Amino acid sequence: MALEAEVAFDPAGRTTGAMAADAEDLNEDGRLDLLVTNFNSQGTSLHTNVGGMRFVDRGNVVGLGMTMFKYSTFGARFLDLDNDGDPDVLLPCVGEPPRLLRNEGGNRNRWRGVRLVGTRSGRDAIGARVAVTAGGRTQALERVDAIEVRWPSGHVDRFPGTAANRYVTLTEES
Ligand SMILES: [Ca+2]
Ligand SMILES: [Ca+2]
Repeated sequence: MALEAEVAFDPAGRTTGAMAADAEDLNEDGRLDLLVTNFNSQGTSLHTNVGGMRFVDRGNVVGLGMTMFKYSTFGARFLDLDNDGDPDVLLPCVGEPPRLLRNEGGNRNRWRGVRLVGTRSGRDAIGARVAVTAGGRTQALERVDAIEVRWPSGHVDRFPGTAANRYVTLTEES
C-alpha cells in the first residue's frame, strides 16, 4: 500500500527509516496529509495528500528535509503550541533535545477551537461529535450562532456561538 500511495520512498527514490508518523490536514483541503520522520541524513518527509490515496513528498519544499537532516527522529506529534489555530509539530530526536517546529505559514481562515470536558462521558470525551451552526447552515463561518456537542454518553448540549480565532472549553452538562 505504501508503494501505491507513494509514501515508501523519498523524492529521489531512496527508502527511508520511517520512524514515526502523524497526520493533519495542513493545507486545509479536507484530506489528511502525512508527516513521516526518518533516520539522520534522510530528512523528514511531508507527504501531501493529492487524493485517490496518493501522496507527494513536499518535505524539501517546505524546509523540513534540510531542517531535520542531521537528526534521527523517533516521534512526531502535531499540536497547536502557540494557540494561533495552525498546527505546529514536535519531533523527539535520538540523543538530542526534541525539536519544536512552529508553523509560520499561518492560518488564513477564521477558525474556532474547542476543548471538550466530559462529565457523564469520559473526561476526554473521546467519540464526541461537534457541530457548528451559522446562519442556519452547519459549518464554520464568520459568525457562529451555536455549537452543538453530541457526547459519547448520548447527551446533547447546545452552547452559544464563540468569537473567531480562539479556543473555548465546553463542559458536558451533568
Ligand atoms: Ca490536506
Ligand atoms: Ca500554531
